Amino acid sequence: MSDTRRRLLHELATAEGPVSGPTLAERLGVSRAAVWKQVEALREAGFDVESDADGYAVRAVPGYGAEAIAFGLDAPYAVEYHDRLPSTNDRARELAVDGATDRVVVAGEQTGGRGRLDRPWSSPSGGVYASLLCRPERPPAHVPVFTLAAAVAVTRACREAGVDAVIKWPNDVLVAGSERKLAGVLTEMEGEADRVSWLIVGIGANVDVDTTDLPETATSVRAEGGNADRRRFCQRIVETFHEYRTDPEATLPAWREHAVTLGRAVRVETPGGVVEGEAVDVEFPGALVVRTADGDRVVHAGDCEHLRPA
Ligand code: BT5
Repeated sequence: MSDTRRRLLHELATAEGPVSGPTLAERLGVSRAAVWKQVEALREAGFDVESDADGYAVRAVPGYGAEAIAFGLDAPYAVEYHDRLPSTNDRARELAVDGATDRVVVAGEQTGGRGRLDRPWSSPSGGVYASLLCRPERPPAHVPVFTLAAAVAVTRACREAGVDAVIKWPNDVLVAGSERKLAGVLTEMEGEADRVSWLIVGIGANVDVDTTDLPETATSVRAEGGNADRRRFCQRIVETFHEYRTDPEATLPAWREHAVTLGRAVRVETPGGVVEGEAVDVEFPGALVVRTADGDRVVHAGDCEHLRPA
């Protein structure tokens, strides 16, 4: 989407009433003809844009797509939308290699969605599949905090949609009181020793999805009785992620507040072996502190299992 289109959407979304063509032209620094052309393009994308003597006003927004997600999005990311992609993370990687930043790639469905360690991610139509591309000025060692930020963002979006969601360390979003998974996060990056070159945070959330299209251990916002508006859900993920991206140190307190792992007996399969004990805290940038019979162990990566019901 062009920058002019994005700024036009912002102007129309934040206006109190109709905005005149000349005002829009001036604010966007383009001709009135260019404004008209962009408005026509929005109509083609499914927007109901009314125009009368007072100017342009949006009366209805299409269901899902780049323009719909960009309309009213309160975070500076350009949206790229595809009805279907193998993987939004792979597409975001292409953009990263081309030098892009501050993008969000969204797909209506994925044919090759990936989880961690190359596990498959079921991605039927109706889910939210979004990869955020950014270039934080941070060392690669800090990257896990952005995964935690994404988990907070998606948990909050689920709660706003009316589903009581919680986070299982490090990145699983579950329905409270069950181990049924609503969403997951796959973070990928490239960097030098002291600085991240690009970071892609991929989020898969079962929003407007029937559980028969998902693995047995999964559930969806719709199945849990929540509001399955994908557009709003996607916008809220991007907005909350951005909030923590710009203030990573604020992530951990938010994560603790939403976490279900702390205080639980856990078994974590790490690349260096199994660690069992009580999860007592999370440390920057996202390590789990496990109290074991041999003292506290700090676990940086792994698959975590909650051993007993809460
Ligand atoms: C994750 O992996 O939870 C990260 C998932 C990230 C997916 C997003 S979608 C947008 C972006 N583009 C991609 O290609 N990926 C990202 P992990 O913790 O490894 O969990 C994977 C496991 O979750 C699988 O082995 C299944 O057991 C289960 N699973 C697969 N699909 C699921 C779904 N839709 N909902 C819930 N659980 C699922």
